[in-house]
Amino acid sequence: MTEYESVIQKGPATKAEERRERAVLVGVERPGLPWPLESSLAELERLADTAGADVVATTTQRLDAPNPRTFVGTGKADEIAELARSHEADLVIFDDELTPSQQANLEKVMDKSVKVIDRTALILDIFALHATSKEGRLQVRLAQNQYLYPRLRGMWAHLASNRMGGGVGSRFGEGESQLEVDRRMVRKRITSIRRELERLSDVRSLQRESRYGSGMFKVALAGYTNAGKSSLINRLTGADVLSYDKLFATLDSTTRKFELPEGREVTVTDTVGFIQKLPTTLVEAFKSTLDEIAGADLILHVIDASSPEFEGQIEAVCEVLDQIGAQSIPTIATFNKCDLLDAETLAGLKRRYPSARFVSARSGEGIEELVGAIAQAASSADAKLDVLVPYQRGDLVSLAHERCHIISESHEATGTRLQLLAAPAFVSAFSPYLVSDDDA
Ligand SMILES: Nc1nc2c(ncn2[C@@H]2O[C@H](COP(=O)(O)OP(=O)(O)OP(=O)(O)O)[C@@H](O)[C@H]2O)c(=O)[nH]1
Ligand SMILES: [Mg+2]
Repeated sequence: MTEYESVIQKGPATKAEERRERAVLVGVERPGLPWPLESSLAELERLADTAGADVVATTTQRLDAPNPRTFVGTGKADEIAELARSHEADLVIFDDELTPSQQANLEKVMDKSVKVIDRTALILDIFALHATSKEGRLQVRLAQNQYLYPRLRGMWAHLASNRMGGGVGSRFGEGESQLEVDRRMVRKRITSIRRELERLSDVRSLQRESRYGSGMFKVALAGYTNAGKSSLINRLTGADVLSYDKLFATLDSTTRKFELPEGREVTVTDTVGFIQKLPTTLVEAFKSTLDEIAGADLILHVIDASSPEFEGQIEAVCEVLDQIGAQSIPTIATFNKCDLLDAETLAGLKRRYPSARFVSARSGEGIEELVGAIAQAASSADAKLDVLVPYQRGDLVSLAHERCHIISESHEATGTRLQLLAAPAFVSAFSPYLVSDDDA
């Protein structure tokens, strides 16, 4: 195993068991940021905590544009190094994505024992800690390797300088070819993980076909991390998805059947949460998981009504929904945790978002109305069909009886004439037998 491999493989998975690391957070205030710096840093602190690090100091800088070499100004970089030293920090975490060279340059400024990472690396770390399924783990490894690839030089120089006592000149020579070897290895690994994921994704879409081939209406829960998606699927379907007060508790999707009051069954899927500045590598790597959302008939966009940042969170979620091509899927804005709001705040929200639903997964308040809205959406997607099914296709007549709503039925010379309401998934099964207006 090369040292990079041990960095990847050892890194996050064991961190929680080790002594908690000490972290310095760095935030940069820039013009036109959609999110107040303070709350972005508060979120970064929660991310650090989830990953197993305690924040020992936080520092910020106001900048018009990031410095291409060190992201913050040169003087600020020295100040951060000093801050890390005086707090005996192991880790400096930037709230923004650093380029590989910024990261490498910053590491040079810090003491050798201090790692410099960014929000993306931190999120990848948490994903690695929380991934449990084979697919989830592979998706995380893919994202990690994609993140690592352009940074190999920086990491190698860092490791080499530790090993060889550092200094300019000691970092090249023999090692350069080692770097090439490592690059090739990471590239090969990326290819093989991709291939494996494609295979798993084929299996998954087959499963989905058979699950959804039954024509069930698909509801997906999407939303900011910690909004209460898992609590909501548990409340709706009696599932027992792990839910706790940490960011990214859920990585693997869970699908459950759920029977609407009228008797019709739908599926509900809980999946990974979103966050502002969600790394694009993760969106790409989690494509097949996110396809569960992109392939849904209805999205419940779960919003934490008690968060002071809920508006920014809504925006961040809509951005990711756009990215995965889910922007045109019918969506119900579902404000959760309403038990935490006072009556006045709740009334204000209801006025502002008249078409949203307001629930509490904890107390059950508003759930009945939400179910009603799901039922309405499910039936509004139905198509009205007029078909003449030949007698040898008795299976289709049974399907109509079991899964569709029949408006009228009569027996004609060549087959059964049915007028029915069918879910979109069934339309293609009946389409060869549609009666056109001319035939009627
Ligand atoms: N007060 C209150 N707390 C809630 C409610 N719903 C969820 N929570 C809490 O919010 C936290 C996050 O809930 P989860 O269901 O894990 O949230 P999630 O959206 O699945 O989060 P991730 O999987 O981490 O993205 C947990 O501590 C829940 O107990 C609610 O209606 N009211
Ligand atoms: Mg969850």
